[in-house]
Amino acid sequence: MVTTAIDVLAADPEVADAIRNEEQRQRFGIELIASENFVSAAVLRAVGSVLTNKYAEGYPGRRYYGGCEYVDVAENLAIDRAKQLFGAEHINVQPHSGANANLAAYLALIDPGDKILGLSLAEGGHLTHGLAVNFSGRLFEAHFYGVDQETGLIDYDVVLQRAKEVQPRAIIAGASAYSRALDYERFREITDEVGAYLFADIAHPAGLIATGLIPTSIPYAHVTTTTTHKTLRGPRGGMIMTSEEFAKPIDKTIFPGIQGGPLMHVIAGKAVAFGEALRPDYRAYTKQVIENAGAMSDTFVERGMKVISGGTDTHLLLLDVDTLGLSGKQAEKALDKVGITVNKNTIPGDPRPPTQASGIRIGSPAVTTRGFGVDESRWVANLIVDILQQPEDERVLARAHEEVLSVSGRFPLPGLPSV
Ligand code: DSN
Repeated sequence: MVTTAIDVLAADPEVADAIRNEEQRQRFGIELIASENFVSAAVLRAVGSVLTNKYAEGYPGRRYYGGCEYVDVAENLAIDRAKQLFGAEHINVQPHSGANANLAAYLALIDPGDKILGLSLAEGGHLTHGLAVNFSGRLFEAHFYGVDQETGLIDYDVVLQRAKEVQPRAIIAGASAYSRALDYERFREITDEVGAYLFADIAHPAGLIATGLIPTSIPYAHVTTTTTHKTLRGPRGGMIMTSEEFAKPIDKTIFPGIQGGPLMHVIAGKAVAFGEALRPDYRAYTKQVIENAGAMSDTFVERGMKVISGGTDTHLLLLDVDTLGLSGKQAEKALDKVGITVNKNTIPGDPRPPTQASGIRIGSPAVTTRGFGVDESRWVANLIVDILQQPEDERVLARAHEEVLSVSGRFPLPGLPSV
């Protein structure tokens, strides 16, 4: 049985308090951060297990420490299950994070100083796709493509044009705030045309790709990286998938290249989550994730709001709040007051800096795990519009908070005993 913070940490009331308060925040709020999810009791148990005590530098059967026979079992299970999910020839489950997975992918296939071409952070990309202050922008000469300012969509002809201008060594196909499925086949045609590697970062939609609901990168990308904790609903961590051709350089770059001892408790949690994702109920879950994001998007459009690109194919949407005279920061704060958690996000051509932004990013993975369907998704989207139309009206906020408490009470958090 999974115990609560209070049971486990009676000896450390300060840390127990922090955990208990976060537990309450999760229980009684509506979590709409697109990159978050709620793991099962089994994943929580694996991550909180004695496997955290074990050093296991190396790979299964080839470790630098004794006593690795049981952690080898856990790592092999994670690898085998991930292969079943994604159909990749070679998988490394050791990256501590998505950022580490991306660092290893770059260092394994290209050299410092090489040019990379990724989606700009301001238009939906990620820190590790070339941001100047990130390792990716410091180690490599970073160039960017954007989205069409009118449609909010990636224009693949423009990506090709940018690739021809820049002549990058690698193109990154991936995003953290783009609501549409990516065309990896087209990306591969572009990389082939300019002689570049294709790196796919599927951290956000990995779960939807695993169940075949949106197209996969695996046959097209030279390397695919992901996190394991977003739509995939596992513990926080990263993973790299590639063909046999790049297996050795990838493995050597993770260890000993950029990491030492793998987090075996997290790898066990990955194995458990991948086992869950192979079950039919997980496919039903991912289908519902997409339906719920679509229902929220439709509701916003019906209420006269602007959804970037007009909708979503995935688990997230980007909502323009400038149309209500608000910054993303103000919108995030107003929603926070009633227990609805989102993050401010820049929108294409955003005149505001990222610290203010003109949009909010909204995702359905976490609420869908709690059991939300289309009705609840429409309810929360309507509530968001009500709040953002009158963010200073204390009566509106008080009523909204009551509704949030009542609905969150009906949808218990998985992984925890009920209160
Ligand atoms: N920070 C994550 C997100 O929220 O999308 C990506 O790593």
